[in-house]
Amino acid sequence: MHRQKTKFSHRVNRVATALERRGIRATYHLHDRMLSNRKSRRLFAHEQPELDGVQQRIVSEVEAQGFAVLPFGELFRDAELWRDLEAQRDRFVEETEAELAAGGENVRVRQGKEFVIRLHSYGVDVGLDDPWFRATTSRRMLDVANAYLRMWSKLEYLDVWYSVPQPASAERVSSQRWHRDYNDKHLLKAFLYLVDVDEEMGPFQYVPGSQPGGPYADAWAWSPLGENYPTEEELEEKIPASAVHAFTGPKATLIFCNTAGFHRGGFSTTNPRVLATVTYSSPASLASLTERSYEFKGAHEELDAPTRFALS
Ligand SMILES: O=C(O)CCC(=O)C(=O)O
Repeated sequence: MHRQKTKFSHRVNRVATALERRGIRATYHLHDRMLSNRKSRRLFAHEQPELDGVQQRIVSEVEAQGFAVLPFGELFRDAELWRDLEAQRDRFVEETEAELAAGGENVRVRQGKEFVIRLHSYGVDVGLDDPWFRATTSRRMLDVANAYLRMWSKLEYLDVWYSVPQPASAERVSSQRWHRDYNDKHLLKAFLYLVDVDEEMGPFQYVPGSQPGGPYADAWAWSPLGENYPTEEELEEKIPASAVHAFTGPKATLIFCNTAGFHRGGFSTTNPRVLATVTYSSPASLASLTERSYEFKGAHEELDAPTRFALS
């Protein structure tokens, strides 16, 4: 009897989960085609940003190959901002290493991804005193995101990560494995290296052309709640190793990437990799698949319209 009941409740749970997943997919498509993204596209079409040459190049490279890479100083001619970012990095690294030396109980990590220690994680208040928030909400970056996505985007997530070195014999887990991000297909992430990153430090890796619209888009194609983690062997069978791009580079390397394409990284076996990251997505993502990681604690009414939109 008990066994039957258990079987029955398992089946109910399975059906409920399947229905819930179907509802989430339907909500995403509805928001993408009809509701929030449509409005966002209209807002963008009404007030298109004027991009300079550097911004235009980023947008056209991400469109063509799924990524663009450049020194931070090419996009931001602002030495003070870079100094503030380095000071933020130094404080974070010092606090993290002190915590780790004390046993590591109080570091901010997410379950299943304990190798990434986060400055913020979720549910934090951030303001313009945070230099990475300042950079990511500036029109230098936001206009790139909006022009690539061809709509007013949402700034969904930002953080600074400290990737803890792993034994070389460890298995790759979570985002160390090839995957497409679940967040959205209208997606632009940026990664800013805050230390030099070589081959052993878990550089970000990407399959150019695997972004929606690219030549590898159909390999485990992106779909809301889709199959986005093939095994490493399966992926390597379909996509030759020579097609993979590994982003080694000095500190201040800035990578823009549509991570609805295949990517992985953070498997350092030597020194900690420290980077800042941000995610811009479409409103449909926040309506169905994701949640914003932070709350803007400043005055919304003092922001211009696209920035207010991105933060709310
Ligand atoms: O840490 C990395 O290089 C990969 C990050 C990643 O997979 C992601 O942000 O989706």
